[in-house]
Amino acid sequence: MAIIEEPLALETGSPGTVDQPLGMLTRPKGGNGWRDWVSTVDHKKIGIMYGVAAMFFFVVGGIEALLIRVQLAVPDGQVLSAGLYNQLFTMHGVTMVFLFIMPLAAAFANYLIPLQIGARDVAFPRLNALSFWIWISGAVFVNSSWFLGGGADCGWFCYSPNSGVTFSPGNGVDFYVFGLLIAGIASMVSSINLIVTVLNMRAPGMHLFRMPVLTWMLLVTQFLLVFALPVITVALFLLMFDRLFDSQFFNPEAGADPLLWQNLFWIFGHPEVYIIILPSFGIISEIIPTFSRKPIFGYSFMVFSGIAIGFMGWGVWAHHMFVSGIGPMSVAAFSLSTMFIAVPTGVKILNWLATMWGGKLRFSTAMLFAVGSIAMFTIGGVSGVTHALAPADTQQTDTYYIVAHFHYVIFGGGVLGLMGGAYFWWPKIFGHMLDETWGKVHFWVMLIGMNLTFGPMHVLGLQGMSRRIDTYAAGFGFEAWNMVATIGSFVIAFAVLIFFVNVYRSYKAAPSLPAPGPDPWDARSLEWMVPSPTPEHNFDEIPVVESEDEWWHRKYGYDEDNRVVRIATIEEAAQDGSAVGVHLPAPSFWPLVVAVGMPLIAYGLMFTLWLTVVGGALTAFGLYSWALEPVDDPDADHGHGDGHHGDGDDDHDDGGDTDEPTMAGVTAGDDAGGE
Ligand code: HEM
Ligand SMILES: [Cu+2]
Repeated sequence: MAIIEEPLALETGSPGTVDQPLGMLTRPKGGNGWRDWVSTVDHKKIGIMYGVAAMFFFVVGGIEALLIRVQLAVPDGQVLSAGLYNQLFTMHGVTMVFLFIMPLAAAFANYLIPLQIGARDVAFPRLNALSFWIWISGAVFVNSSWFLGGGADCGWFCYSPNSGVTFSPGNGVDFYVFGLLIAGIASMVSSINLIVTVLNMRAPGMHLFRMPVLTWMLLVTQFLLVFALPVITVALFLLMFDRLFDSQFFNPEAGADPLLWQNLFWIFGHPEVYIIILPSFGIISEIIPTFSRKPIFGYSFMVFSGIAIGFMGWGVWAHHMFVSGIGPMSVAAFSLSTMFIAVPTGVKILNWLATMWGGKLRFSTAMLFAVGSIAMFTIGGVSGVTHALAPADTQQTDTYYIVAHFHYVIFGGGVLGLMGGAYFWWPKIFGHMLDETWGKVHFWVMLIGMNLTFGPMHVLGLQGMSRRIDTYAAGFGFEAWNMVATIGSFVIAFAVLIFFVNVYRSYKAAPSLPAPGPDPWDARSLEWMVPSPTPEHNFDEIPVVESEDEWWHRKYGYDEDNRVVRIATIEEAAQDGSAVGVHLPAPSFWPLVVAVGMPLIAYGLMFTLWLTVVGGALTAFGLYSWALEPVDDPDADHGHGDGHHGDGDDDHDDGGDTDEPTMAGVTAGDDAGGE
């Protein structure tokens, strides 16, 4: 934590003072040297790091998928052994869910939540850095299994007793267990941080029901994480005890019931699918109003249907177990509850369409991805409803019909939505636009690719092709559609390549193109009020919010005939004072040190306990040093009620539990009243 009065001599030699007339803010702009990134506690930098790492693992998970598809392109495939095939689909599932789509959503949450609620950072900046470093160390740990005996081969839901030492004697499953435990810690810490941020850090006037839908969906997602992660954590500990310490929690011979694992996994696993999709729903709810030039239709319905999904998502888990031997009463109950959950989801789809209805539609790349995501998600949703019919599911479960279903909802609904978000917020994050022409090519190639890949899987599944088989014999009629699916998967890969080329080309072309400015899309929420890329301190002064879509209402009003009229230019609308005495949390290396100790502890439990000792010592040393890291906040000794927080995490709530937040402008040592 630093009082920014005089330039700090950063040994990284990063650039001089910021090039913005910000009055007293003389601290050099956060540099871009590796030390700045490794020690950063800035939510924006942490968001960007989540994004880059998640896209890296998208490529890893994608390569695993392409290998699977090459093996299945023709009958009797010989490219992969059965053992390697099992490892590939398991690691593909684990990578895509825990190392790609969840962290990509975390990238948007970290970057956008403070901006959308009018805050300068999250509630606990160093804890936020810790979440990232723990997650990435868990991700590296899981993938190191490829070089240490082979990846987990038990499938992404790793059913017992197959995952026990009897049937999985190698280390693969241990990597799965410890890897998910480590990633779980990161998600838990991050979700608590973001929940406290949303509930405590909103700008004055940013009532809960003035928050953008994206922030709401991300808030629901964090609550789902806080309640779902402990369930899978318990299951993973039981499995770890069975594998390392000979307990018998899942061993039927010892009288245990392997269905315990299935219940625990899916009590986590089904809310997990909403943890994956709700951020994308939130992103779509920002893009569609902007490019329809209309406010979202049924704002409160949008918010409440998200909350309803958050609650109802806990009551459907056994629809994954219709054929596991649970009784007819359970099957009937979970069949009904699964059908019910289609209702709030349907509300969202209708509200998006109603927002577009009668709007002035602009089909930018972001809008194409948003609309594509709704269409593909709906296809996945409809096949989901067919699964809810238990008798039909008896035919469909464990076949390619299921693989088709969840790829339409996860890839179609999730990935396309997140891609739309990338194109929408790219200028805000990086200060330049992604090329729209390449963007539209990217969209169409990806849409065609995903339908060529996952569309035929519906047919293959209903023809009886099981999932998780490394090969199939000729003569079952699976040949043609498998070849189409394989070609499709390479079309998806080509679309991803087009995206990366667009990123590189747009970055290179940026200096010679006009800057996009703060609000290139004429959007509606607060992040579009600040310059692009977002300055390190976010807002010169914490905005006072007076309505939903605050930024839009600063630019537009209504004339006597209730027609929309422009009332201010971007410069006039963004005028909110100048940045004086803005305090930003100081960087720290300790979160990284604490994080690195964790995989060492796990390696030790698998290979040599010495590593556990070293890892434990490193984590303890990091935590200790972190706690003792000097906090030279001149306001630190202010008494209760000054309501400051930030590094040292000494936040005090001034006890005002209205939904009128008190902490918005406060980061590290700021006296709320002083602003
Ligand atoms: C990039 C294009 C993708 C392709 C071509 C692809 C292909 C496949 C295939 C063929 C399988 C079935 C393997 C089998 O049952 O033998 C599979 C399984 C799976 N995929 Fe994908 N997938 C892709 C993207 C994704 C994404 C983005 C996600 C999630 C975010 C995902 C999550 C999963 C999961 C969870 C499984 C189940 C693994 C298991 O059975 O344990 N996939 N994928
Ligand atoms: Cu489910």
